[in-house]
Amino acid sequence: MRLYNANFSPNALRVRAVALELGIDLEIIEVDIRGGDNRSDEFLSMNPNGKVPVLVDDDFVIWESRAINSYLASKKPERGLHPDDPKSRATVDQWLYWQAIHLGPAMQKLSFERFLKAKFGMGDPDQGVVEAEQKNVDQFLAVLEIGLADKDWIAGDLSVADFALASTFMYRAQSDISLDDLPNVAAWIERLEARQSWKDAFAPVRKLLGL
Ligand SMILES: N[C@@H](CCC(=O)N[C@@H](CS)C(=O)NCC(=O)O)C(=O)O
Repeated sequence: MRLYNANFSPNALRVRAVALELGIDLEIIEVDIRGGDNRSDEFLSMNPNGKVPVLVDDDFVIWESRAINSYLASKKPERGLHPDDPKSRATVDQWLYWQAIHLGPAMQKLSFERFLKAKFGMGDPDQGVVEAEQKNVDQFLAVLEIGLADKDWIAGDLSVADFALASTFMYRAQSDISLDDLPNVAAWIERLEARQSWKDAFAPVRKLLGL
């Protein structure tokens, strides 16, 4: 299987991490987003959105990182990362959708303003956006803190939801997002980041960030 990837992307990070967790080998193809590789006819024929990640499995092409991860998880159902039991699966999906629609975009906007904008030479942070998104992030992280009470993993057992949520935190240090008042979130992310799959998936990000 081939993964069209960008190392700065939280959406690609969660796919690399799940593949590594499952022991699925991916051929990684780095897409130069700033250079416009994602706008080539060849790339747009795979994903008309012009976005990474994209997974190609023989003649099957799939985009949207959470859908890719559910597909990967279905290759190894015995690992239970996207469980078959209806209630467990609904709980995993609940957090996947919540991450995609609520937490993820707020964290991404804050990271963009506070960190990525300067890194890519795109100007100063917009303080109005920073203030609004910090408010959203605080509200969403309070929900995650409650969700993780007395649990090692967000849906009980380790699942694709943990990887989806965790990738949202990839620039937290650079974006000044503190977990000091969120002990459940802090312990959970530490647990996830201690996994070998995560460390290996994150290695190219560390290089990118000069860590
Ligand atoms: N909802 C998509 C988001 C994909 C996405 O936004 N990818 C970004 C990188 S993080 C991208 O490829 N951006 C290039 C562009 O929009 O030109 C997913 O989860 O896969």
